[in-house]
Amino acid sequence: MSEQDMKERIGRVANMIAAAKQIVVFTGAGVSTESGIPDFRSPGGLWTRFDPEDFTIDKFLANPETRHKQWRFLLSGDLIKDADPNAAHRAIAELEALGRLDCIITQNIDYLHQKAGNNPDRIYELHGNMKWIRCLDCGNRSPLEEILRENRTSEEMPACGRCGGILKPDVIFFGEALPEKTLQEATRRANHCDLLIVVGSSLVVYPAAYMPLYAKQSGAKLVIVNLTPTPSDRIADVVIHASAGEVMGRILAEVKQRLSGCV
Ligand code: CNA
Repeated sequence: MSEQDMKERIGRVANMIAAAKQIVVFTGAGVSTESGIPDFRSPGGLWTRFDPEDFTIDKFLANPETRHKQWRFLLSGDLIKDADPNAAHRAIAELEALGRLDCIITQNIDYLHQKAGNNPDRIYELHGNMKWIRCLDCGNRSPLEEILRENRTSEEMPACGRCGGILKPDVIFFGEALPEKTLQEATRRANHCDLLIVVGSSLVVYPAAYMPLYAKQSGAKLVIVNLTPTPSDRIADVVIHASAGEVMGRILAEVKQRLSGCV
């Protein structure tokens, strides 16, 4: 995309944000790669190193070896390292501070929107987050930090301190249902917004990827900011294939100009 083309598209998105009443931002792993957390599907992403089959709930439950592999991966820190929000998270947080955001619907489990300053009550985490660990036997929930502090090297598999049961991160594995209330509320908001902005998602994981479709079907405008093409590009009003940090930062700067009456 030429710089002129990019500038024109960013200007159109800024106009849409300035005019919209209910804005939903929908994010995926691509919003966090600039914070150093790998996504699934990019070159060098997690699927180049791990077998997606190992992230199914059935395999996790059935196979202690898979559980061990998963815990080794979790404890090695790729998804839980102490990452900081990047320019894209910060721009989205500023949109809320400017009163321009209804909510964030995210597939991410990394807690970076909360860290960037967005109101946790306005963040719908469709796939849970990595802050909590749940015992599948007695239901006890404990913070991941506690599990990490207590003992673990990446060679050990933690067990529930209360009953010795199987511990699982409170995130949604493939084959698991999404948290019902969160999904319901996210769906309602996607259906009622007048602008939905996708930032950093391949839009191939369902039911999450229905959110932009619901918005579009209900008459909202749809913007997609993603490095690579997605299956929903053809129905979007504006598509920008570039880095989320740069694009969201530039969009925010233009929105501020419009809101202050300078443009
Ligand atoms: P995905 O399928 O890996 O797609 C990520 C998309 O982001 C790709 O299309 C990339 O081209 C794009 N992308 C990568 N870097 C950037 C960037 N800097 N700027 C703009 N676009 C970029 O991930 P999705 O979120 O679409 O798929 C859903 C999965 C990924 C969910 O189940 C998540 O839980 C899971 N996941 C989350 C994290 C996290 O929480 N940070 C990390 C890895 C995977």
